[in-house]
Amino acid sequence: MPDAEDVKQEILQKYPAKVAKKRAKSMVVNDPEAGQEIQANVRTIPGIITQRGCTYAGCKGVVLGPTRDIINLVHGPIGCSFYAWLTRRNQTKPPTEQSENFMTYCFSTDMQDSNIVFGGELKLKEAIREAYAIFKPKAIGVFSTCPVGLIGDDVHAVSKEMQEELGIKIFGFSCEGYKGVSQSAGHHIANNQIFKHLVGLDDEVKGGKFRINLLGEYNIGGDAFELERIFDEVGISLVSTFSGNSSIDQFTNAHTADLSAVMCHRSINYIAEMLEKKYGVPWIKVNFIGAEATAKSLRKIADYFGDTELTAKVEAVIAKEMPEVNAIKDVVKKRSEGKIAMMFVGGSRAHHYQELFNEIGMSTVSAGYEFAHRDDYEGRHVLPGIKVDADSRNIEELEVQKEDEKYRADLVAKKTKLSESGYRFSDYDGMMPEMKKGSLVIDDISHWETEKLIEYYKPDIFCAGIKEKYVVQKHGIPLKQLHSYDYGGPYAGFKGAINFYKDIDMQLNSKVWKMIKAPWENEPELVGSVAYAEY
Ligand code: CFM
Repeated sequence: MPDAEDVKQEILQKYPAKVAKKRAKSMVVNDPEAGQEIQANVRTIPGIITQRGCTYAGCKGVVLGPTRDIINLVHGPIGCSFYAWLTRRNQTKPPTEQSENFMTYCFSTDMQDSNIVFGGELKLKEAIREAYAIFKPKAIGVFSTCPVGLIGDDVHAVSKEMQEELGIKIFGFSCEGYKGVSQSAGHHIANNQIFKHLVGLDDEVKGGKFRINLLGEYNIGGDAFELERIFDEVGISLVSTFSGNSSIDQFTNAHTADLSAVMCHRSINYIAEMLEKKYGVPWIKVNFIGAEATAKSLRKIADYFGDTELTAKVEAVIAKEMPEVNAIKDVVKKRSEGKIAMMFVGGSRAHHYQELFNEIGMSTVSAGYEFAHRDDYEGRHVLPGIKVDADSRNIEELEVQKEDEKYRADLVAKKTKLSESGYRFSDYDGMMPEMKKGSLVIDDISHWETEKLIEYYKPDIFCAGIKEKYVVQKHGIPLKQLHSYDYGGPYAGFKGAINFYKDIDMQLNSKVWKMIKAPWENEPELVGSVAYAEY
């Protein structure tokens, strides 16, 4: 294994001095004991070939995308919609065939040059009226794209006016692509607007005895279906999911849950915090990626409720699921043990998926997020020390007050009691404390850095997205997409772990990687003969 410090220096050497100085702060040779700092959530250096997305992507695609019964209307040129149309593999299952499901549609105002010059608000109003006339939805979200922000169309005023005219929920998102340094800003904007316009509207307490919100689970490749199956079996009711396989009615009701369980901390911690501040609903960090992690998270939820029947059910389900998991794991492990992985993805999976690789005896020698913040790397304890720069100040910070009538004093008391006995609330340790000493952590990795890592480490598998996939595979190294799952999945929960072991086994051990060199690369001299006849 190469020395990570050497690799880092080699990578930096090629950069101009100013760039090298900046990139050096985003590349850390990990020491889990040392409490190191990493630079994250800052602007990408122009020209560096980042894998990040835009603020609009984080808002419209990531957080609102998986909700089936809201019309997500994009105010902007058609390209923004075309790119976002079904490119994220979040699935949904409407309760009946008649139930609303707008997810397969693509709604856009299709702005033209004249709308940019003379303003697009009229066109937006027409589009809202048209969408309403055709679909009669109960809610419409309006998403701003870059040109809308540049010309100053007021999507909020238009939404308000249209809400009055049509009598349904209509609200806007100032999620212009350039608004933040990455899609992360879009998560925050989406969280704010959902919280402002939907959460807390429906006070009816529904479901069974153990009622939770699952936050930061987006049903990629059917992950939510597997988790719903497990929760069903153990007898936990999902009041809401933000936002895999969700409906907006769930959001309006989320404040009635007894606990929020947070999967993807990066994209949804704002709602977790606001739910607690306004309504007293505590939150815990969970992870359902990996069979062991799933068992651990289920036990943590059961411990919160402290009910012997629930605990027994959780244990029974774990005992029922694990033999099959272990059987497949043992077979795969024989072929995967000791191999090395790298993962550069998003804002939570580069951490969570290390669990799954550990389970089959593989280790992650280098990893990083595209757009996470320091707390996702170093743990939430660094939050008070994070400098708020101009780019972050650009995003509204909602002022949330305690709502006395709906505030759950019982849950607050429960939290205090459990905390005293060592139960951890409102916390996330981040990726770095869980990675090995000497591993290389890189934020917002560039193309050049990716190629260098491959050259030095020659990993057995590289995990990233479609933008990297074929470049990496041309090096003869399999790439597993952790955004779309390469059209496989689910990978969450117990059944998901089995799917993942099998898919990784197939990729690692495919013979195709040995055939990647063309014959003339092995034997550069071509020998042939020519027949020649003279007439
Ligand atoms: Fe959270 Fe996500 Fe992710 Fe994310 Fe994403 Fe995604 Fe992701 Mo792609 S919300 S941070 S913005 S877990 S779309 S479902 S896979 S980059 S690691």
